[in-house]
Amino acid sequence: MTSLSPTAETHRDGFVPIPAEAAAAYRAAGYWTGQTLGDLLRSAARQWPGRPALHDADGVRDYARLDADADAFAHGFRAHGIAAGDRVLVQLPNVPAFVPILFGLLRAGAIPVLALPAHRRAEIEHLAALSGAVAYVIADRVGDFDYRELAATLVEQVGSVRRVFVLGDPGPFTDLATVAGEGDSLPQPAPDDIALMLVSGGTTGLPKLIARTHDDYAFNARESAAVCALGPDDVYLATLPAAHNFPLACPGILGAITVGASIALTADSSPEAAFAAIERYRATVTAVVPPLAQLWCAAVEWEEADLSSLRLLQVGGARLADVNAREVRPALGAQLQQVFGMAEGLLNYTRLDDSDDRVCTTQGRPLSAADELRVVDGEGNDVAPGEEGELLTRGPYTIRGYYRAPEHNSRAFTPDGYYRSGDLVRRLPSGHLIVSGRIKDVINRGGENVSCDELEEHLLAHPVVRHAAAVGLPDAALGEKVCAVLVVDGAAPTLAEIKRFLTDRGLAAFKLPDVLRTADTLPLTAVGKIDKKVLRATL
Ligand code: OOB
Repeated sequence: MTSLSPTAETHRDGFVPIPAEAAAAYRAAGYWTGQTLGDLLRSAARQWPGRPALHDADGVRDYARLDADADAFAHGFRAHGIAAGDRVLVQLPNVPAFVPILFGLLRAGAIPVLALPAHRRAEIEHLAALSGAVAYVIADRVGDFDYRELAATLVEQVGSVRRVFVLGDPGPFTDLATVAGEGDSLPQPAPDDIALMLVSGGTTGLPKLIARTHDDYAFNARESAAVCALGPDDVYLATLPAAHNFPLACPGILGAITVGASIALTADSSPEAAFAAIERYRATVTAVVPPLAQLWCAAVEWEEADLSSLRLLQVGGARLADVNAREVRPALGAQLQQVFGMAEGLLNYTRLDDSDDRVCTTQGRPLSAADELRVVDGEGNDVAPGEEGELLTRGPYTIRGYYRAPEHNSRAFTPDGYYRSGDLVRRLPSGHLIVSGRIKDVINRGGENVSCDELEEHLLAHPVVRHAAAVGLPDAALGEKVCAVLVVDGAAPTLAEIKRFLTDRGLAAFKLPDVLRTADTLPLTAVGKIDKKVLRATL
């Protein structure tokens, strides 16, 4: 069949590669090995053909079988017109087929653009148009949402999208079950070329595309597996949406493959379903966001499942309050690892041999010795050691620019290639970072800056507070006033009680909430972080 993308447009238009000199240094130092992501699975299958690779409801397929399934998809996608360099928008729930489909696309030389299951029309149309996607891979439906209807509008609205592949009942589209083929040759992408695209977790505007190369992303996965001491006997459970960097490659699914560990997925992260998955697959490692970690810790009170296999719970994506960090081991019996990462690249991990204090009070230290970090003030000057400032970073797996976003890139990156994370951190002498907030997540209360993260951390220390979010509300006199939104267990405290509690903890008077609201739940982003944008809008 002919290619779906007859235009001359190339996938590298709008890609910002790491400059040649730095790239050469990363190769020379052995960070970039020249292995493509497709080869990562190939080499696992050669070394450990009979080892369990992927669990599903019917049992487990070994590495040889997973490898063959990925090849079948690769040839099948090619037969359906997917060519090397084509962007393919993928939006799948956490089902086992995610893994062979992802590798099938990679081996076809296509560039998967990984949308989250919770994305809807606005994000999907934007991501498809921006990437110039030629195809869209979905499941038929999840819960009461029918992705085929979204696909129908997408095909109408975004001209580049010519084909839709469906897992399950395909409706008018192509059934993924029929996309299996044979052949003897597959394209061999250059290792420094784009392997896949992640979606930015940005808190403002529409998501941006983050193009990660084979070289950088393989390093990301390999090195992360090493930091977690992931080995062949581990079972990695993908609990967060597999399209997110954290469960995909930190070390996640890809990291598991680099060491011959096995992979399981759960589409439902509720304690009931996730605990059942841990018990059933004897999962040893999984990753969650803080609200989920808190829920899991509480749920051991009423869930009966056997969690004894779990050795490591990774928590990241947003600040985990120290009080909640200390609950993890007693509640779940697993070691805690804090992970402060970003789809743009840089990852910080607490290490397995860090003291409990360090693990509970810091967000880890950089993955690689080659990660370059600066902590700067508002003028871009380095702050004194231990002082708070914005984190800037560059390194062997951090992008130098978003895909097709030159205007935004001129602000989000320094002229010498550092990514401006927007995160406020303090760096300890050990190199560990404490994340103290976001540059923009501050409330300007009559000229005084109130850090939302700081206030939330204090609120969470209150015994009845389960979740807390601080947001600014417009105020005629102050500009902004401080609103605390709480999810509580039991009787809600009054504003006066909360103020007294915070004052007793030593908080300055200008940081105390002016308004207190309680809610049954807080709105969450596609990956499960508290969604301040939506919260602010609803207030
Ligand atoms: C992860 O990636 P993204 O791209 O969804 O979000 C990145 C942003 C960071 O810039 C930071 O603002 C926040 O999320 N963040 C944290 C954090 N981990 C991420 N803030 C405080 N403490 C943490 N531990 O969220 C992500 C990617 C890979 C691994 C883990 C998380």
